[in-house]
Amino acid sequence: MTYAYDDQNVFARILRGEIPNDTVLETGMSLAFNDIAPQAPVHVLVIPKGPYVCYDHFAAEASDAEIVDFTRTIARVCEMKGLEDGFRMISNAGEHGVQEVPHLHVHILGGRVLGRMLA
Ligand code: DGP
Repeated sequence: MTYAYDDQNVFARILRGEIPNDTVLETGMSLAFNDIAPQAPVHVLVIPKGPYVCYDHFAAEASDAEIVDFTRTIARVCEMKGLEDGFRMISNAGEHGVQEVPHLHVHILGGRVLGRMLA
């Protein structure tokens, strides 16, 4: 599978500093920031800084260091936000996943009991 990364997507522009964001946590390889339209009391997006379209692209082509940094950044955000009672992680991919922004992102949702949601 080949992946065409659009460097004009909104998260690429956030990473370049062209659009402001409400940063929660930044590491050398990842950025976590509040979603512009939160769907729960905590709604944070975590993205890798590298140009990856979606999860399968990242899993196939990212370095081990990027993957470790990304997964640990997600866990650190959950800890920082006090989500010890639980949370939900979602990563939409592609047309059927209804992915709006074509740069890999994980939504972290929490802060209340969430609705059942499988599809
Ligand atoms: P998805 O459907 O998974 O691709 O969700 C994209 C999310 O990105 C959606 O919850 C809204 C959020 N979003 C879109 N544009 C911006 C932006 O400019 N800033 C921030 N913080 N979030 C954005």
